[in-house]
Amino acid sequence: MRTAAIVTAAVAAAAFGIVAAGPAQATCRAQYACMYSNSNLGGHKYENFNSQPNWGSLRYGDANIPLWAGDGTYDNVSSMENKDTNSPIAVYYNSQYRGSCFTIRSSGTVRNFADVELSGDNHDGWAANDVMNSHHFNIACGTYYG
Ligand SMILES: [Ca+2]
Ligand SMILES: [Ca+2]
Repeated sequence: MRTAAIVTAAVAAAAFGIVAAGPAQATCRAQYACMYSNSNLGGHKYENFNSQPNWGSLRYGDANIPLWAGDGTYDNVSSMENKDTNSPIAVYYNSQYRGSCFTIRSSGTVRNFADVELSGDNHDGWAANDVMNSHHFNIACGTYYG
């Protein structure tokens, strides 16, 4: 459950606070979702614990660039990690968890959204690269990846 995971993450952060204060993190934190502007977990990075209904309103942690700035924009999300050990993440073509979708397995990594084929609704069969708009923990939608 996400609630239990919050407590676990908080305790872990407190216990390892000194270690976490080192150089900028290269990896995605436990129980988090991480999105990257390039394939292979490259480019700009966004890291967050919660479901997000509108990637267009989010900015990467290292740049004032949105995760979505119109379908097909180069800096939109191209790869993603799900570090939650007991929850899949559904990723949607539209904001508000709508439109064609795919699912990242718990503890799964999708290194190139260009290799992901969306299922259902308005963009069935499209590739997911640079066109996705929202994600939700604990939901499965379309084909599993990662
Ligand atoms: Ca991209
Ligand atoms: Ca879209």
